[in-house]
Amino acid sequence: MYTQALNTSDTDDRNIEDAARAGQFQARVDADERIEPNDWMPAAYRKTLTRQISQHAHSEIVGMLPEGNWITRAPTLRRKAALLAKVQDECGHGLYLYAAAETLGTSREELVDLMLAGKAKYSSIFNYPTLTWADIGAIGWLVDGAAIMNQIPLCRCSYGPYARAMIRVCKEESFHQRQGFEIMLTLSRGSEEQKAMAQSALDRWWWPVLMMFGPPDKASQHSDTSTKWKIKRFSNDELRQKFVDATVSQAQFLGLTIPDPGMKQDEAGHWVYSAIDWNEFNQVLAGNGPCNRDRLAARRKAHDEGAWVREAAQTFAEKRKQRLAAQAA
Ligand code: BYC
Repeated sequence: MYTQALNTSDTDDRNIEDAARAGQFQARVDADERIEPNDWMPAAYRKTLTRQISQHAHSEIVGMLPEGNWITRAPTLRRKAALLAKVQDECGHGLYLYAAAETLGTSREELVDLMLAGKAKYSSIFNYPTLTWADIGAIGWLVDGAAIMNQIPLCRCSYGPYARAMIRVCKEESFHQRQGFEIMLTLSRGSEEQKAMAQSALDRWWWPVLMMFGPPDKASQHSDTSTKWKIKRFSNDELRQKFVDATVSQAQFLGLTIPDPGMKQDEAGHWVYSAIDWNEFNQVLAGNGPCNRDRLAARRKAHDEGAWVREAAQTFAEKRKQRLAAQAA
């Protein structure tokens, strides 16, 4: 035993040590313990969380664009104030999420640069245009509704900083969903023209919203490991089904028709929907959606125009540090 230990190389020792730590790590995850930034974690766990949390952050920031487009055109002061607050909330979510991602060791600057270079993804849904005021209602009702369905389980994600950030995010998303539903309710109880506008928004957003949950389970490359690590608690298809089941009765209440005439309930009460056009999803992910180029151009412009703010904040922080150090000396 002793001779065997002496005969192993440094690499073998590290592998044995890593295997032991990986076992302890998985046991902690299995016991529903939270993993914190300074805890040991497998490199692949760190990588997949950095990927998912940063993509989530990018989605919040890019997600400000389609709605921000309507702040100046909101129909009343009350609607304008609510929309302004919602868009500011999305910005806040992006900032908590970048902070959570940074605890894994990659700086916010590096993460943002990857998005601006088109190398990191953000949610497919934000590559669709907001053509009328009803689209703001549809985004709140459906996009935030889908986001909540996906994010409530993330409050129990194994990684502490991500799980904690999600609690506040979900509370705010819940308000966003209600403001969107209320816009849809007002329009669907309004004139024929307003009702038609609400229906058109539902027609255009329904299928892209179903794609938000990600590829079907059989094509989801990260699901197995993310489920084992309790980053994911439900599969893409399970969450998509939960969302459809919750949304059908809301559409019925609004008097609107989901653009899927073949939809019916199975014996267990689940709504069975038609096939999703995954070719469209893949095209959007490849950068060929209706607004991909506009969204990236808008983010790059905002980033360039904001450089002076980042420089000023950095200089101020350095001067403050020097002043505090001088006072302490
Ligand atoms: N869009 O193996 P899979 C919001 C990618 S913002 C683009 O199933 P995973 C809001 C996926 O990244 C809400 N890409 O992946 C903001 C992977 O590619 P990579 C945003 C997608 O990670 C403003 C590949 O496809 N929510 O609510 O196991 C206003 C294979 O997928 C999409 C989040 O980010 C997509 N829809 O599962 C209003 C939630 N779907 O990375 C509202 C956090 C998949 O290998 N994220 N891909 O290049 C997640 O829960 C998971 O990452 C997903 C995908 C369920 C999205």
